Amino acid sequence: MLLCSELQTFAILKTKAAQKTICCIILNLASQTSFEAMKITQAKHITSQTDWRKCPPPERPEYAFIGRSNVGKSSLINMLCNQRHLASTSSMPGKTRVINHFLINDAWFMVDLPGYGWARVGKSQRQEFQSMIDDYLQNRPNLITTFVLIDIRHEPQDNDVHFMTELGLRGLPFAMVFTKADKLSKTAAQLKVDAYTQFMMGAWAECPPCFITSAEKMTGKDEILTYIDSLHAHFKKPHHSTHSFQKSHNKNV
Ligand SMILES: Nc1nc2c(ncn2[C@@H]2O[C@H](COP(=O)(O)OP(=O)(O)OP(=O)(O)O)[C@@H](O)[C@H]2O)c(=O)[nH]1
Ligand SMILES: [Mg+2]
Repeated sequence: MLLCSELQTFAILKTKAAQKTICCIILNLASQTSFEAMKITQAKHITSQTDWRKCPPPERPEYAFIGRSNVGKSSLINMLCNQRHLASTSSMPGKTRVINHFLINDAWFMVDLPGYGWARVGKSQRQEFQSMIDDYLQNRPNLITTFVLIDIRHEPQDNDVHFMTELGLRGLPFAMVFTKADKLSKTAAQLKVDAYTQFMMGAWAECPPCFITSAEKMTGKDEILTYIDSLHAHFKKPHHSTHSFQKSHNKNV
């Protein structure tokens, strides 16, 4: 369920499987860089869970970061929060294996999710990760948007495309974040994003918001934070929460 409906515009996902399916795409506010970027003054780890029911009460707006293993989700969160070790990173894929909540400015959550597409895990563990992520995405009423991270160097990958299609079919807004832009020249990076956008337009009536980032060079920080700021101002607290999170687990929330 999404609570920021006034921010949604509707677009038709044009894929064969989803013909006539109306999907939500959030308004493209990515270019609104004239706003002064939000400052993160406080970021703290709150909880790490495998079950969405044990996540913090959904009383604050929440933004999730997802993508293939090793794409740079945890590094991006650290970069946005100006901290080196808030989220654990590794050069080996499969570092993040649970749903990690970080409370930002005592007001909203960033969520670091396990990656998908990690070849070395067995089938049953892959299915476990898959259900953990699916259930989380489906059941967080305070999830405003999901940032889908894509390595800027690669062509569109089946699992990313499939994941974004699933989000669209479920009516869950998302934005695309191209990572590791420092690995390419500025021109080459822009060409990659343009090509990806073209590719998306084959399936979507309009492209979701896109951000070009580098955790190494701190690229894209102001744009993403400004975008988040523009969205969570519209968050409405759910009347009733059905989560089973025990307040004693987390006195900070
Ligand atoms: N050059 C460069 N390397 C990056 C960037 N972001 C992340 N990395 C590197 O990519 C590797 C993976 O980064 P993580 O942040 O752990 O990736 P992740 O998506 O959280 O990975 P999992 O938790 O395993 O799914 C690390 O070696 C990072 O240093 C970036 O913007 N530029
Ligand atoms: Mg990670």
